[in-house]
This record gives sequence, structure tokens and C-alpha cells, in this order.
Amino acid sequence: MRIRSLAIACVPLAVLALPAAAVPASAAEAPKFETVDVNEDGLVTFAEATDADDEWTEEAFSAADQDDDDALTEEEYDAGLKARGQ
Ligand SMILES: [Ca+2]
Ligand SMILES: [Ca+2]
Repeated sequence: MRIRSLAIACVPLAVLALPAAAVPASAAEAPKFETVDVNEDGLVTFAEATDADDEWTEEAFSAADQDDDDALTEEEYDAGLKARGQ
């Protein structure tokens, strides 16, 4: 009885784990602007970007930072993700 209920408890976990394992890392969606902007000042700094998403490089960040203020607005961030192929 005890073993059987344990087996039943494991089924939902196995089902949940499957879709995540089936998605290749490269196809994972980049985090949203609101998620990345941890201090909610409406700008994403390089530190915030790389903390949330290690795909950001300094080059990609600089290219996305259209006005060179070392921070990305939501528009700049989204454009930067598109430039990266996301
Ligand atoms: Ca911020
Ligand atoms: Ca900027």
C-alpha cells in the first residue's frame, strides 16, 4: 500500500519533467523585460541582463543600446533579443 501510493505520487512529476527535457536549450525563450529589470527602473543594465540570461554578450548589449546610455529600454531590449535571433 505504501509503495503503491509512492508510485502514484511520482507520476505527475514524471509528466511535468518530460516537456522541459524535450525543449532544446537554444529554443528556450529569453526572459521578458519586466523579469530582467530587477529594480524596476524601466531600464535593463548589462548586469541585470547577464544575471537573468547568460546569452548576453557585451557586444550584443552595446549593439542593442541605441542611445549609448549603458542601459536598455524595453524597445532596445526587445530589438536586442531579435538581433540575437529571439
Ligand atoms: Ca533596472
Ligand atoms: Ca539605451
